[in-house]
Amino acid sequence: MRIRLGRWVTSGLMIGVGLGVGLGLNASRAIAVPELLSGDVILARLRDDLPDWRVINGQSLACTYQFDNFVEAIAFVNRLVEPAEAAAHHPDLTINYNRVALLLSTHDAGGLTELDFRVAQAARAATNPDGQPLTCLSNAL
Ligand code: H2B
Repeated sequence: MRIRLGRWVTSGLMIGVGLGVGLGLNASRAIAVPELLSGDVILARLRDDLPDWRVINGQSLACTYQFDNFVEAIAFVNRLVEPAEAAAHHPDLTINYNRVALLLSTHDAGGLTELDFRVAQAARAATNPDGQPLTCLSNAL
């Protein structure tokens, strides 16, 4: 459909997009923010699925994995790309030579949600896709 507004000729789609932007609606806002998990659920999920991960300030999941060398650490980081993108949820990463520290929180919700556990579990699996997953270092953040 074409609409004539004075000198401007435009389409219904463009008006819709224009209105959406004007109202502050955009693609990122349209994605539903997952619910915050309760403390009890967080503890149960840690116990059952991620016993070596830590909760920081009740708001983030944290784990540091150590690999044999820098190349292995970077290969792990690269294996995180696909699951993080698929979940549209991304860990904060700190790389120190052969160690990779991960921190996960749902910023939009202000704490921990199912998404953090989903990506943390994917990260755990990605530490060793061919065998037993690694365990987080106990003496590192
Ligand atoms: N990653 C993490 N860890 N937390 C978020 O709240 C978050 C994210 N938000 N990745 C995502 C991107 C959001 O901004 C987009 C729109 O999905």
